[in-house]
Parts: sequence; structure tokens; C-alpha cells
Amino acid sequence: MSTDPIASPPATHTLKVRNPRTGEADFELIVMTGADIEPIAQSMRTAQVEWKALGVIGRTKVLRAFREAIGNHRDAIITALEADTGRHRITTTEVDAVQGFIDAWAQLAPGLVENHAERPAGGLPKVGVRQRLQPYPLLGAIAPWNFPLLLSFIDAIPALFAGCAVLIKPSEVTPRFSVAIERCIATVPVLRDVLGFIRGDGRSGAALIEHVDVVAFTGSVATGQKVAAAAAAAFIPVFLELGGKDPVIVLPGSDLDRASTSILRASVLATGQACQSLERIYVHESQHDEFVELLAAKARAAKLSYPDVSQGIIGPLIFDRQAEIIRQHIEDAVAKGAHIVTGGEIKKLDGGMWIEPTVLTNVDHSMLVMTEETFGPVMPVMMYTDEAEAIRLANDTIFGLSAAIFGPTEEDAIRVAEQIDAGGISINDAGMTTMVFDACKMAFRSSGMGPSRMGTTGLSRFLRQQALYINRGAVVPIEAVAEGRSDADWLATMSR
Ligand code: TXE
Repeated sequence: MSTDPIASPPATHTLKVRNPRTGEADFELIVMTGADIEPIAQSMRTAQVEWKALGVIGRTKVLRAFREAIGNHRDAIITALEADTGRHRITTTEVDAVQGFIDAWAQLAPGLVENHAERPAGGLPKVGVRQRLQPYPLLGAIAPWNFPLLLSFIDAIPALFAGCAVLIKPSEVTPRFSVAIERCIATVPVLRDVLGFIRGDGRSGAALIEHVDVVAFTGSVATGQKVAAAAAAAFIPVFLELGGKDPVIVLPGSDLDRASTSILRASVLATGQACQSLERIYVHESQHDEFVELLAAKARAAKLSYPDVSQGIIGPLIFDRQAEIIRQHIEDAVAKGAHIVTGGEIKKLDGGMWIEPTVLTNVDHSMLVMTEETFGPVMPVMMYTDEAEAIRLANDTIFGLSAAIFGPTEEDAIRVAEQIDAGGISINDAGMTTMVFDACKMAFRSSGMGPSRMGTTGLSRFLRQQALYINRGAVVPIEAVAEGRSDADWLATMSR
């Protein structure tokens, strides 16, 4: 594979990429095809044999060198990622997160990839069994635009520790960072032969699936379904982390100051462009008005990071098509009777698309804002009268990513949490799936497919289980299955 990451294959097709702060198309993306991907995948498979043979200690050494290289290229990566997303502080958090993934997996990997010592097969004293863990040779990781760097590496890093080679396809909405990180990878011998990017849009993603052995995808449900179908056609496993419509239930007697602070953060962090963002808020009728007042006051205090990227809290909307979805959800809600308490307007400022944290009331499940993924800093608050209704409302969704429950006691909150059909549930806080790295949690319902990306399965799912059966006894002749013979004869032979 070329060590010069910028020497891309001859352009068959290019895409203009919009800058979320200026609205200008200031980056050009070469769309790679299957013909471009095939030779890269081939050279990676060859290099992966050596990468696997390095063993987890050897791979850890190389990945620690990658961690250091990221530090040496930090400014260039942050500059590119800031142009992709229009934000600064979260960009630094993404870079820290990738280095953190390497630190965390360096600790966990040795215990997860070791081959088990031989043991006797049950009931066959002359047969030894050796369990082996064999990595998939080549992972295709397909990433979205909301945390472009972090979601490109959240699956790639554990897969590399497991011994896979990895090809990443970042979103065509936010590709700039991948050029900077490629330059960084190019400085790490061995790694640059087993870790790379292919750039392009959905077609490049679809082509990638045809050239890998396993797919890890993060994105929308609609595209996740296409990816799953393509993986099935290629007969390879696929791990999906898709959209969410995370609910929070505030039980009667909850601490409303705590709840409103936590719910605001979990709803508007990254301008609400996070899969674990809260998207529906259910509050008991006895506390509804007081809660809305508290939430709206705190929402108004969360200022746009405009015009200065180093000030404020709320960045621009990264994807202009998403801004239209948010606008559509708010208009639909108002048309059906919802009331805008604060925010609610998509503003075009210097070419960027912005929206202040928005609180809606008088909402119901006939509205898009309560049923489809809004993916913005929008907080629809719905009143309920009893606990059973709140649980029914929270579960009235095709999604099951995560949720949050606030209660007057932990027991009350946990009692309700155990009735919510979602993978990660925060108790007396919200959005905690990204704070707790070592808890396994799957994406329920249409929010995903496959083992948990968090916790130890985040790595073990990239390992295929293999068994070696070593017979040190006699072999069984075909006559042993003649009519009239019994299994006892078979076992007796195997034990000789
Ligand atoms: O995701 P897509 P997008 C939600 C959010 C957003 C919607 C679409 O609601 O509005 O998804 O966002 C590649 N075969 N989330 O457009 O379309 C594509 O090039 C293979 C939630 O970013 O899912 C990109 O790299 N790949 C989510 C990636 O898939 C294909 C985060 C994601 O694109 C492909 C982001 C195909 N047929 C959006 N078509 C979360 N839960 O975090 C496209 N791609």
C-alpha cells in the first residue's frame, strides 16, 4: 500500500464538501470505487498475516506508537476535524478519546486474545482440546458525521488489538480529518500496512463491504438496513450501531434541579448530534410546569459558539440535510398543537446553520419530534399521569439505544428502568453510555445489531472461536457404526 497517504487513486468521481461554519464547499472528496478498494484490501490481507503473528504484545507496542504519533499530529488533526464539524472543544475530546481507546484496550486486550491452555475433552481422556481465537482478517468500519474521528476508531482500535487489519470509510459529510490522520498513520511502521482509509460516499461504503470479512457500521437505521442486506449477500458478519430516540422519565418527587441540569446536557451536547442524545422527556403532571420552567431557563443560558468557535456551548449543525429534518420536526409539532417555550428557529449565520436549545411542550406521539430521530438540541416535554403510562410511552418506539430515569430514590428509578426496552439506562443522570467504557450494552430493537461495542465484547466480537482436537488414542473404524454395535464400543475405542 502506498506510504504516501495523499496519493489517492486516479479520481473517477469527486464530491464537494460543505464547511458547517461557512456553508462554503471548501473541500473536494475523491469518491473511491471497488476497483480502487480491491488492491488496497488485498495488500492489507497480506500484511494482516504478519500483524496477527506479532501477537497482542507486539501489536500493543505498535498501537502505543500510534498513540504517540496522534499526539505529535494533534494540531493538524484538530484543525481538520474542526473544519469538518465547526466545533473546537468536542474536537479535542475526540482526539483524547481515540488515545484513550488505545490506553484502555492495551490493558484489556492481553486477557481477551490469549489462547487457552490445552484441556482434556469431556468424556474422552485421550483427546486434548486447544481453544484458539482467530481474528477476522479485514474489518470494514463505516462511520457517520457526528463524531467523525471517534466513531471511525471506536471499533477500529479493538479490532487492531484483536489482530484484524482495518479499512475505514468516513462520512462524505466530514472527510477532512481522515487526510490528517492518514499522515499520522504513515509515520508508524507496520501499522500503515494494516490500517487505512477509503474515502467516498455510500457507493464507496457499499463497495467496501464486498472486500472485507466483517463490517462495523455507525449511522442511520435506513442505511444500516442496506448495510446489513449487503453484508448478508456477501455472507459476512455485520455489527450495527444506529439511531436512537432516547426517552427520559422524571418520576414524581425527583430532584428537578438535578434532572433539568442533566437532561439539558444530555439533550444538547454536540448540538444534540449524538446517538445517545435524549430525544423525549416525560414528566409527571405534578412537576411538569416547574420542570419546564427550570429546563427552559437553563437552555436559554446555553449560548451558540458563534461567531467565535472558542466561545459558547452550542456548535453549528454539521449536516445541512439534518437541519431540514429538525426544522420539519418542529414545524410538524407546532402544526399539531405543540408550544415552543424557547428556541425553535433554524438560523442561517454566515452560511452556517444554527439552532438554540429548543424546549417544546404540549407534544404527543402523533408528532415526528416524538417518533423519529430529530438529532438536534430539541427537548419535547410530555406530561404523564401515572407510572404505567410513562413506561408505555417510553417503550412506544422502534428504537432501543439508551434511556434515563430520575426518581426520588434509586430503587424507584431502577424499578422503572427494568421495564424499559433499551440497551443502556442511566439512573438519576442521563447520557452515561459514553462515560462508562467498561459496561457491555447492546443496541436494542432497530437501534442496532450484534454484540456490545462497549465493554470486553467490543474486542472479542472480532475474534472467531477455533478448537483443535488432538486424539492421542485409537481411531474409530467405520465398523463401529455397523448395525448392532453401540456408542459404548465407540467410546471404548477412543479411550484405548
Ligand atoms: O448517516 P448514514 P448520515 C442518523 C441521523 C442522521 C441519519 C443520516 O438521524 O440524520 O442517521 O445520517 C455510509 N452502504 N445518525 O447521512 O446515511 C455513508 O457514506 C455502505 C445517527 O451520516 O447512515 C456514511 O459514511 N455505506 C448515527 C455512513 O454510511 C453507506 C450517527 C453513515 O451514513 C451506504 C449519524 C451504503 N448503502 C447519523 N450508504 C448515530 N446513531 O450515531 C451510506 N453509507
